[in-house]
Amino acid sequence: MVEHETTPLKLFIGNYNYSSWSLRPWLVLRKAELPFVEEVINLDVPGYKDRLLEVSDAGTVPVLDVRGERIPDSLAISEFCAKAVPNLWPKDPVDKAEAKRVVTLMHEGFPHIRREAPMNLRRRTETKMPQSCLDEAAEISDMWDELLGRHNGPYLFNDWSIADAFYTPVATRFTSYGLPRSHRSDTYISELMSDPDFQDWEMQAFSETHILPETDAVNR
Ligand SMILES: N[C@@H](CCC(=O)N[C@@H](CS)C(=O)NCC(=O)O)C(=O)O
Repeated sequence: MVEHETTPLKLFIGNYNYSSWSLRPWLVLRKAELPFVEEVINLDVPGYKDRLLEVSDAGTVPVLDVRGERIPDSLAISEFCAKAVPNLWPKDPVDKAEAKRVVTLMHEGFPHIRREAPMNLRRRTETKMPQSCLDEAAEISDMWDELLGRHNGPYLFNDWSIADAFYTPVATRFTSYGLPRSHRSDTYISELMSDPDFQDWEMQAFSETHILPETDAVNR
């Protein structure tokens, strides 16, 4: 038996409503069926940065505790899960390389959609979004279309993979900010939003009372 099966993993996360980076590895751990406990660190409250730095030198969430060792970063945690459990990346090596490419695109890119349409699960607005944000949304919708068409969806590489975990928080932004998308991308968004694990996370977000006024005010 792998040792971490006897010692539960612990995932430190930010607010359910706002922490898109936390949602990604949380979904991966759920799909991997690795038992884990979670601890929420509310962001932007007095002393929160000290608490983040106590948990890891990265000073950010998510962080995974593995028997006292800390793994910061959503992608590093996802890779840890993929080493422990098969099938979190596509099996076909070319598809796997492509999945890693689109995950890296999300992990490092799309600055406008991240800044101008931050994840905010409780939010529904019809405000006109900045053109830079609309341009990135169109780029993402085109990319989803191409992958869903080529792999014959429902997920980007047909079976659920880490790529879908990385784009779930993006799908929530299309819903929150009414970002334009193709019919096929809309179907993909509905698939991700009706995922039972995502819905468990969303329920926690809806019952959370802590708010981040600055995030709520973006493009109000
Ligand atoms: N590249 C990191 C980014 C993590 C990140 O920026 N997390 C945000 C919360 S979603 C955070 O901890 N921010 C700390 C702060 O606001 O000071 C990852 O993929 O995990």
